[in-house]
Amino acid sequence: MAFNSKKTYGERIENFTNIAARELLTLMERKKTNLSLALDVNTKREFLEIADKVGPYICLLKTHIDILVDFDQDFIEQLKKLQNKHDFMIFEDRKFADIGNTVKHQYSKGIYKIAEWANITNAHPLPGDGIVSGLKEVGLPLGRGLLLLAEMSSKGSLATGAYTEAAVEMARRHRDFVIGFIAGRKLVSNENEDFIVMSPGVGLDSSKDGLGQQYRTPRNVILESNSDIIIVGRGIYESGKDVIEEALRYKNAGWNAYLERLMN
Ligand code: 5BU
Repeated sequence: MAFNSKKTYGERIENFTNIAARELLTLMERKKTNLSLALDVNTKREFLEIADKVGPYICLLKTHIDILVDFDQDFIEQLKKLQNKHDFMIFEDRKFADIGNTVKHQYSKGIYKIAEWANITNAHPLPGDGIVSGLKEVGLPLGRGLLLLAEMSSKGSLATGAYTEAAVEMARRHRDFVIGFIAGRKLVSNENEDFIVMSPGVGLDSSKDGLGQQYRTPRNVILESNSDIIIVGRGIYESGKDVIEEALRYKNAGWNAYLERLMN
């Protein structure tokens, strides 16, 4: 049997029971893209305009819902319309970090009601297993999936070594809900278990941003580090060039690196 990094996204569907994970891998295979857009803009208008342009090229739209200055329920309706139009999934990069009972409320209630519209969200393993159990109570019945932050892309991140290993152990204890990791590389190279790895800090034209972000290329992330999804933000929507052309450039770079990985 082949290692999971040598299998196609489609072949890996059977490795997951979680509905969001299965849907995501199916979608990636169908649209031939491992690109996630990190759309960190501050107005509904900008967000929806860019999402409409880039939607055809991505598998996953990553949001920071709390940075929108004019968030309202209409935004969620518009977002869902774009999701149906362009066939992508939604990942709210919420980075939950509290005790189980609190994150349960933060995930399902408040203004944003994240669990209602985000197929995937993420959490720091820092508080211990209770954070996953709390989120799972809300998310699993809705067919949602969770990523654990096992590593971060920023300079000086404390999520390394034993902490990263503990994140993997935590994921193993919650295989039904934890579908993978935010990390810079594949963390588990065992053919019998599979996790989806998503990597932020991806850029073709710069190596850092002046506030600690560190960029690597799609090729480095997908081919050399065996990650599964590249998360790209400013490289696409703040390059000063055409947003669609930039999205296509990253989509092709990510997919070609994946094809090369399969052939190696
Ligand atoms: P950028 O514009 O491509 O630098 O945006 C990166 C996005 O990924 C941004 O939304 C961050 O909040 C997010 N991110 C990250 O950059 N690094 C991490 O380790 C994690 C998330 Br977790």
